[in-house]
Amino acid sequence: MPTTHFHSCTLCEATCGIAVTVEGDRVLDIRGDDQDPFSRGYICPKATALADVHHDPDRLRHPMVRAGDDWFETSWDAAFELVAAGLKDVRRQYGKDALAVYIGNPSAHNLGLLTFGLPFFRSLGTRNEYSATSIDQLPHMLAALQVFGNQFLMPVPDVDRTDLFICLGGNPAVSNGSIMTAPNIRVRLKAIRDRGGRVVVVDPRRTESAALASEHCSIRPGTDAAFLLSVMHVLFEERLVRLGRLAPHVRGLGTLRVVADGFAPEVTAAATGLDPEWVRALARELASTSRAVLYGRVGICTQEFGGLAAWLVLVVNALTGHLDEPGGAMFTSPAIDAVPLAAAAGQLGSFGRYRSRVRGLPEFSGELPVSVLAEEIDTPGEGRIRALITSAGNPVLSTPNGARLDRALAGLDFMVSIDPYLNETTRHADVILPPTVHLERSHYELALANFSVRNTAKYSPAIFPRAPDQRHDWEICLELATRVLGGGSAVRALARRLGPEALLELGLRAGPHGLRKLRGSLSLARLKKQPHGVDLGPLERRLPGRAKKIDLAPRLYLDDLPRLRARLERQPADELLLIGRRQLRSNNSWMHNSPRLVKGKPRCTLLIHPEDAARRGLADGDTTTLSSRAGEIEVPVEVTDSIMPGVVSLPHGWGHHRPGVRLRVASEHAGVSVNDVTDEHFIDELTGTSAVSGLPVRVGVVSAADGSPAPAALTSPSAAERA
Ligand SMILES: Nc1nc2c(c(=O)[nH]1)N[C@H]1C(S)=C(S)[C@@H](COP(=O)(O)OP(=O)(O)OC[C@H]3O[C@@H](n4cnc5c(=O)[nH]c(N)nc54)[C@H](O)[C@@H]3O)O[C@H]1N2
Ligand SMILES: Nc1nc2c(c(=O)[nH]1)N[C@H]1C(S)=C(S)[C@@H](COP(=O)(O)OP(=O)(O)OC[C@H]3O[C@@H](n4cnc5c(=O)[nH]c(N)nc54)[C@H](O)[C@@H]3O)O[C@H]1N2
Ligand code: SF4
Ligand SMILES: [Mo]
Repeated sequence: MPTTHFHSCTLCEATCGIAVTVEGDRVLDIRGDDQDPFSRGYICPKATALADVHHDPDRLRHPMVRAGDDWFETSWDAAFELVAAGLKDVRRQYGKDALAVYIGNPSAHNLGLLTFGLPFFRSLGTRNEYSATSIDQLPHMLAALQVFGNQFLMPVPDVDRTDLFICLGGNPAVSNGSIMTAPNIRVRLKAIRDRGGRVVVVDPRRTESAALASEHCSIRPGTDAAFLLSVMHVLFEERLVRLGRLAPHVRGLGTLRVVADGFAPEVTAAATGLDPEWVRALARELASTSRAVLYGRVGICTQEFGGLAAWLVLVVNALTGHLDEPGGAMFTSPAIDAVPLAAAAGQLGSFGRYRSRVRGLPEFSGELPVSVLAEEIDTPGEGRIRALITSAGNPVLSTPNGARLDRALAGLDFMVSIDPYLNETTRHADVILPPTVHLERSHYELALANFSVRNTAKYSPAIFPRAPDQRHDWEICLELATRVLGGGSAVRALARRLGPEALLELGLRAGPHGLRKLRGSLSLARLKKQPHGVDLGPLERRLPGRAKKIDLAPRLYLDDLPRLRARLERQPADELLLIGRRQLRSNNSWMHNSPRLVKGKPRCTLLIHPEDAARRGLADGDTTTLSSRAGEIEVPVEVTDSIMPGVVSLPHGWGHHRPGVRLRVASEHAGVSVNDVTDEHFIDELTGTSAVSGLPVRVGVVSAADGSPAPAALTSPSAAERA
């Protein structure tokens, strides 16, 4: 008899409710859960692919041990023994820092990894901790730390109540929103326009979000900080600054006035490519619209001035009175609240406490920028990384100069991957420990509820029981902790019995909707009775109470301004700048083994403007080379005026052709990895964040679509491009 179970899709940040119909061990159907109060039946095509992951014949179901190029299944006990021996050996011989950890994106969506994985990795005590943070939201977290004193105090656009939504470096129509958990964001954006408001997209590409917007404006990659300084300039010059209710609590206004002085829109126009009059009008509109918000996302983080840009987004919202106001940039009141928990656990955040060994890039909250991972492995000397744990990550495809990392991984003394797939990264492991996947485990949105446009809470039990010979991520991490770190066996035995649910219960009871509430307080038992989730209401004003301070002008950012000024003085060269793009049926690097997601036309194409294509003799469908200091790949081009002149775009997460990868479907739709061209030395020098956006690249013809050889003059880049 088929039965239907309610759960959440954990692939992206939108957290859509799903209704999963199963019979025996088969998934028959996955639909949107109409009764989920937050997502109301919405899902995107990726949710149904959870069934493909579940039934994927390539998914690993037993621990795997590598001998040369061959892989063998082994028992959990034997695998744990091997891993413990490998890791302990390296720590004993070379010290704690010789063992590195890389933590990937799915960790943020995984209750077990959040509750048991992260504490285990931290307790290894290595300086060589890495994660996807430094190629993603690090600038936002640093801005939260610098301005408010807590790395988790990242405001969320109150999209359901705003009348002006300015989107900078995000494409929510495809990504489904980020640091803005908002299922069915397309409808929420459309609603802004339906109630007479405006959506403005500022992006080098006329994106899918731009198609939904009232207006799109192209900006030159990497220049958002300059643009935002110009907005600030107009606010001061035209006396539009209104701090509102927060005025008595805000520091740094006088400094900002001085800073803004040199950045009139006319001064930054040559760099940004934005019409100064348009910038002035937008600043006025933002200041005069009572419910308005400026939202910046990954496109403003992973670029040369990501630190400045993320800070300036906060500043501009504050100066226009939109910080912590309905319709503006607000903070959540989640059932399990990361903000006080971080304070209690001494995890408010840190920056620059130490630096990386080879290049001296700064630590952020106990991790180093992933741009240095390869060099920390392949550069000889004291303190070199000898062993690596990867958990839920695929850095060979996801981090800049992945090809170098690919080579470096092959030279490690020992590597273990906690991952359900044998992919581009895990193929280098000595042992792979495959965890259960989504439908086999319970779920609560521990991390993303902190960044949601409404306060909600939902607990879902596992749909399929885990088989006796399977292990959850949290069980794997707990076992590794026991075997590698030893000690505390009574505590660990208790933790093993109770699992993540016990921590959930504690968190719920201690949270703002827990025991402090006289009526209707939340507990795990109550959540279990409401399988579609509980709506806890709209965002509320949380400042000044929630922040330790509101310092709009931290020294760190002021000191980075000369670097930006120098960039403005640089004449825009005749160069092409590379940006990325996300695609609705991709999920970073790891869902291309789902047949239903990869069907159709190849999607790993280089977008190029008709003028740039013509100058290089390129036609739609031709194959060309894309190269940088770091490397060169061959890509099919797609000629389109949706991309601004001087900019090209290639999605990330492709390149599944590497030998030894066990992803049959993905390998047939391999594509190429843009991160074989992105450069680990092209970073935001302030924060160490990888700048995968705005990288100068060369594009030259290799062969035409009809197979005819390309004219010789066009096969090599022009002198101007090479310079
Ligand atoms: N379908 C799908 N959804 C996803 C993911 C996925 O892989 N596929 N990944 C998830 C993850 S891990 C994340 S972090 C989120 C990210 O969510 P978003 O931030 O919405 O991600 P992107 O779609 O990459 O949007 C970035 C935008 O920035 C633009 N851009 C690039 N450079 C610049 C610049 O210098 N300035 C400005 N102003 N814009 C620039 C790009 O053209 C692009 O439109 O998406 C999540 N959702
Ligand atoms: N050029 C370029 N590069 C980028 C980006 C870009 O926009 N442009 N975006 C960056 C961003 S925002 C991000 S977040 C990173 C992502 O970078 P990563 O996190 O390194 O890569 P993913 O592709 O998310 O790989 C996820 C891995 O986790 C495994 N996995 C999936 N579910 C689970 C699970 O439940 N448990 C465990 N243990 N493993 C699991 C998958 O098999 C896969 O190996 O990529 C970054 N790289
Ligand atoms: S938008 Fe798609 S991938 Fe994201 S949670 Fe919803 S169904 Fe899953
Ligand atoms: Mo991300």
